[in-house]
Amino acid sequence: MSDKVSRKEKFLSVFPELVSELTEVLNGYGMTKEAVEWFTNNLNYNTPGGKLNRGISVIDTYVILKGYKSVDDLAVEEYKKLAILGWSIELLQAYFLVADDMMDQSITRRGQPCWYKVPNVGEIAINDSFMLEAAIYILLKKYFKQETYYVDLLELFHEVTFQTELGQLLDLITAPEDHVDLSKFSLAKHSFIVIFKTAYYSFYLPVALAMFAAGINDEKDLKQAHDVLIPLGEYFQIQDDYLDCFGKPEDIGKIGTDIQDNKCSWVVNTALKLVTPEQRALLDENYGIKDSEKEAKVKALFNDLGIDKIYHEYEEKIATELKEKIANTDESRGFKGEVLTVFLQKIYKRSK
Ligand code: DMA
Ligand code: MG
Ligand code: MG
Ligand code: MG
Repeated sequence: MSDKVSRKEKFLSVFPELVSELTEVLNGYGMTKEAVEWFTNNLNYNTPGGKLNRGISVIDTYVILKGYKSVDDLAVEEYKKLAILGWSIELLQAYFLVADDMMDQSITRRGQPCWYKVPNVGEIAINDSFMLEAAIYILLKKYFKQETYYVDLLELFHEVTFQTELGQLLDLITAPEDHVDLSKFSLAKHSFIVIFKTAYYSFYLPVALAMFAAGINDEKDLKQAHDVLIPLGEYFQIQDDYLDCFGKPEDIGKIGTDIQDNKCSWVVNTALKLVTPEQRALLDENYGIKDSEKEAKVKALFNDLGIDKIYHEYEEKIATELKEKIANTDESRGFKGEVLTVFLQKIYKRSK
């Protein structure tokens, strides 16, 4: 069994305990058996099914900051607290995804029907998403109320949640399903959307949580982490956009939909900077329409424009810049550049 598999299994083994603890809260309010079962299903269906990279990286980061050799060096109670911070990010992600799939009218997520598509769920999924978010604060209160950094955790979750919602807002109003207007797109807007909808909660949040838990949380160190993790998160989403168009479905585990879905992706924005008036007309006519022949025409244009090559140049440039930034990390207060290197290594040249 690889180290990665065992780390994931160890993290997963905490989740059933959290489900019992959370459902006990409902029992305490005298909720009906049916309601308790509903909430249990909501938690189990929507929280643990993904890659769990965000949750597990809280623990990995803490291990590095504390100077431990491996996660096995953590005491049982210490591991559980870190795992709860990790699961809190996974609950935040579950909350966003349940709502996102309704807003995006998606059909499947993580190889199963989206929660709102499950028979008898429908729009109850709106309240279910709120309850996934509320679960975060029940767990934080139960396990962290005594800690000096409790308010820091609360403020961090609230701020990052709002930032993600700002990204979702801009994402939704920039790419309406029924009205294609490529003049609304730009690389600057793309950058704003992806930093807010992805980078804060996926990259900055796990590291900042581990920093508070490890007591290495000077403003200057949080800023050092932020200044690498936000561009790193942007790079991650640019990879996601690239793979949506150029990746192999067997690698990425999903069939790309960005062209047909009128997405303000890095690929189309890069193309828009290069097109001749004729090519622009082709894009205006074929982008954002649920028609695979039109999609194929757009893909052919992206190939003609050499988007693939520009992507690989971008990847080398950003990776070099990030490595330089990381090499200049000031470690005098106990923060470690290695935390950031591990994140960069996890995503550099990924194909899935
Ligand atoms: C999902 O963005 C964003 C959040 C904050 C969950 P998306 O709709 O672009 O992602 P997906 O393609 O996974 O639905
Ligand atoms: Mg979506
Ligand atoms: Mg979306
Ligand atoms: Mg995508």
